[in-house]
Amino acid sequence: MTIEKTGRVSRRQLLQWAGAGLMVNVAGTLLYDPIGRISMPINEAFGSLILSAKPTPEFPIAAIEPTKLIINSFRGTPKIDLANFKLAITGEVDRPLQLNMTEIQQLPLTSMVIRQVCVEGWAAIVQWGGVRLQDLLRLAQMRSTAKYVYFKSADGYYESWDLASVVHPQTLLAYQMNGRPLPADNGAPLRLASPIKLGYKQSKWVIEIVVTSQLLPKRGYWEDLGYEWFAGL
Ligand SMILES: Nc1nc2c(c(=O)[nH]1)N[C@H]1C(S)=C(S)[C@@H](COP(=O)(O)O)O[C@H]1N2
Ligand SMILES: [Mo]
Repeated sequence: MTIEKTGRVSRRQLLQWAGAGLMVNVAGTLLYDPIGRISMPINEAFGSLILSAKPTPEFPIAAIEPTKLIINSFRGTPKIDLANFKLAITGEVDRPLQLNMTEIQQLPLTSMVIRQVCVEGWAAIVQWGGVRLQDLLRLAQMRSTAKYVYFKSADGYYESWDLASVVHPQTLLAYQMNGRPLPADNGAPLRLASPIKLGYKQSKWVIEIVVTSQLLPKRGYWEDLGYEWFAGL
């Protein structure tokens, strides 16, 4: 069963969602604002970061370059048990979450066509579809102490991002690529996709999102080998 943007949900669904920590009101309606965003109370720091975000221009569908995207994985493609997969959201949040793919796919879907740029000298225009990090952090009720977000991947890769870039409206956890389910080699079931960061910031096979108030000594797989941390485009 899918949930309409303003639709009623069954009691069973409601209990499942409540168990997952997702926010529904007493009538069993998901809390969306009139333009389809999740309307959860957010703190002032979070709100002003979202307001200050500048959108990056996107490309038309016809500009997608499927053959230019090169698979770049430092340690190959990890085996992930999709039936039992859960994304964890932990750290500086009031409602830590464990979400399965069904729950994630019930959140608003954003699609964008952007350029992915790898420091190794290639770029490709790709379409990504997925959920906004901003929405996931709303659901998890991110605290005002939050400053950085760590992304842990199933292959041992790790990344940290500044919070403003994470809550940017075009920063997604994608589960679709070029109009199809995301392939395993490109990070299924969930990978980061954003037009404002270099390729190595875009973690594939994300299994945990950790919100922190401090940058830890380990900042990212490539960063710890000397690459730039902010890595903005
Ligand atoms: N977990 C994980 N994420 C990763 C990598 C990796 O090795 N492991 N490589 C990064 C690099 S350097 C790039 S350019 C992009 C490549 O994404 P693609 O393989 O889908 O083209 O993934 C990034 N995300
Ligand atoms: Mo890369």
